[in-house]
Amino acid sequence: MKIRDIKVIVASPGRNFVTVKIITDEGLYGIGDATVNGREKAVVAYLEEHVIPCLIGRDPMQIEDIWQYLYKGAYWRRGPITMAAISGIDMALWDIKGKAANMPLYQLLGGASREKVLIYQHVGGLTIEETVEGVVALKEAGLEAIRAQVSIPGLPPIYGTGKAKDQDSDVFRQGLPTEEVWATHKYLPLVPKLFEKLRDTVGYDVHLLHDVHHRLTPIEAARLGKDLEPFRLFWLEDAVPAELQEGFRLIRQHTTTPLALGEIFNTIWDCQQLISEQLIDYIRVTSVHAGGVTGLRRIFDFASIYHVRSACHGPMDVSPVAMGANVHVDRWVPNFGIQEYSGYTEATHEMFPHSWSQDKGYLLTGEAPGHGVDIDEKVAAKYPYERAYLPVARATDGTLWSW
Ligand code: CS2
Ligand code: MG
Repeated sequence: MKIRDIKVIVASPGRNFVTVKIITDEGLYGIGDATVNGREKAVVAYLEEHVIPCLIGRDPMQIEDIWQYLYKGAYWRRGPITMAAISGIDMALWDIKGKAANMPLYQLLGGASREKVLIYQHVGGLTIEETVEGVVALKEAGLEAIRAQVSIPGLPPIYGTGKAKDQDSDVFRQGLPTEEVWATHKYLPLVPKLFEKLRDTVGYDVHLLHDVHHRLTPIEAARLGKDLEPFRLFWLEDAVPAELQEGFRLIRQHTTTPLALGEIFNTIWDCQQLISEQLIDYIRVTSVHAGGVTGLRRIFDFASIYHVRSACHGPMDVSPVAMGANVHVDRWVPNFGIQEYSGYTEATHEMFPHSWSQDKGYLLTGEAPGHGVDIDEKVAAKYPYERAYLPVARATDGTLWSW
């Protein structure tokens, strides 16, 4: 079998998605996600100019060799654009292999370790009361794990709060990044109050999670983790930007609140120290950003030695294709933790017919060969690319902030 053609399809059925379609000379094809939210066209150029010409005529069964060729062979290793391009190609190749073998991807990986994949979904409120209401509603809908966020009183709503902004695509379609306001000293005492109220209301049966979006320093994160201990969070996510991996030692020394990290990581080298020193509990790498199925498998196997569990990033901007790849990896991976699932617009579901499905607080892989996700190119053509950015955060004095 040989790779005959590779197409890159860009469409925006709610969010911009970059989808790779690898077509073989035997008519089999595979699909991969290569989306980098807010920087989509950079991956398109990388693929079209520098990757695709090198792959035409190659054997699509040689997944590992193609992965190494694109990683080592480029000389310029790692980075979000390179790794998203590799991820898209890798996912599509695993899809082809699954179709050729007539097996779902989780079978190719070694078979199922579980029947269904635990997910968490998001609630964001302008006030503590609003967030509590949202959590109660999701719990009643059958969710077993819920992420809770709240706006800071007196400041405009921040990302992930208000009307669940990270699920409201209008915010991301304003042409240029919107600017949000941040105040750590107001946030730090607020979050424990939210979780106190949540535990009083929903008890301890449901898992509760919180995402800090990299906004704190290690000692502030240590304080927050300590204050949240009575409320037994499933995890505290992205407490601090993790370029300085050893910075997490400080947080770890002070709190038993479990820590999750890694949605922006691209390779094992971004988390090698975090994992081997057991500084985190959950590694959030996802198929589209960390080297596809091949990359995830390598990182999760390494993490398993150190009691670190998988927790693939799964917001709306990780396409249903990458979600398919994630769910198959989740079904297999022995050290599975949880899968994030933010849901998609109707148009996104229509554009990507998929065999995975949601059953209350779980995702099911389905039994279609490969990762079981396709792309309807006619639907894609109805939703052209629109430039869109994530917001930017500034402190109240104007200082640019991490988020
Ligand atoms: C978030 C994401 O899902 C999460 O945990 O951190 O909403 C993230 O901000 C976006 O995926 C960025 O593209
Ligand atoms: Mg996050």
